[in-house]
Amino acid sequence: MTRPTLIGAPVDSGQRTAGCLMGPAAYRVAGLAEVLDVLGTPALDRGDLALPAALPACTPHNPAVDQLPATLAWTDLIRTAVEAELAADRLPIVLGGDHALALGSVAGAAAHAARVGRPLFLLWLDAHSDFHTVQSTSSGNLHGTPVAYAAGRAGFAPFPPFPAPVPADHICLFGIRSVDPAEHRALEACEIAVNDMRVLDEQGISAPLRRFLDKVRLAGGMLHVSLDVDFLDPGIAPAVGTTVPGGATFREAHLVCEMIHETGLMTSLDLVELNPYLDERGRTARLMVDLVGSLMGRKVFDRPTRSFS
Ligand code: EXY
Ligand code: MN
Ligand code: MN
Ligand code: MN
Repeated sequence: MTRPTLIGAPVDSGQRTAGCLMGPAAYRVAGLAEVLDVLGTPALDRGDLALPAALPACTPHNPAVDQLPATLAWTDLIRTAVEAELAADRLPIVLGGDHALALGSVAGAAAHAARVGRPLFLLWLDAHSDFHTVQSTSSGNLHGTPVAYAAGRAGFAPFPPFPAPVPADHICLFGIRSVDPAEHRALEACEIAVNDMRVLDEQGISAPLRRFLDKVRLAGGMLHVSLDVDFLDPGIAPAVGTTVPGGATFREAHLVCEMIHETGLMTSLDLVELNPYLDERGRTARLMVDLVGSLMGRKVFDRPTRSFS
């Protein structure tokens, strides 16, 4: 089993709800390293990345701050960190921070995949398609753009061109239930698989996920998994600034993680959008840590007797 490496990325420049910068600490307090130890996959913890000059983040206190300077700096830092872990044949787990961190983490995975000559696939577990560009976003929140950047869409200046755009048929959106009109138009014009909640309601979790995972396996691909807290139903995961009703249940989320583990295909992982400031006694952080346990091999019957209430 490839050794996991924890990379703290306290990014909160991609949205305007204060609190995501506390995410990496919350995962550590919730016992992420211990869960990985017990599974026989002890993690290296790289600590938290830090911006060279403390650039102002966007919060309700300073909403007019331009998100680009800080997010550009984070993107470069995170891309380099993820590439280094993959080059050392380790499994980077990026602890967010908001989803703008994936502008860097997916770029790092794509650059490495291109270097080793393997195709990269992207599994996006999220209520949102995150398919805006810097030009198209109406909110200006860059956490709503990483899939578009990874797909190589134009309209991302001043970001550098994405190193090796992920082909549309290598991208699977899963759990979708909030898409802006501009994103919808752009998605309709490409082959990205949009498994929205209606698809999951009708077909269940396993059929659409199995189709995608089989495609990755047959291509000998690398799999980057980006898990947004808002993929989960807000009733079990309230600690996120962009809750959308009707998300994945506890078991649906664990089934996704168990199925991914069984393929052995996951080569990099993002845990994003946790806002501990909105949590209830750490229950969302503990649930996310529990899901990482399933991603890393804990069996359904091997349930610790702690509650998630
Ligand atoms: N589509 C909306 C926007 O662009 O502002 C909401 C984006 C939420 C993105 C979160 C990370 O998933
Ligand atoms: Mn997202
Ligand atoms: Mn989301
Ligand atoms: Mn292909």
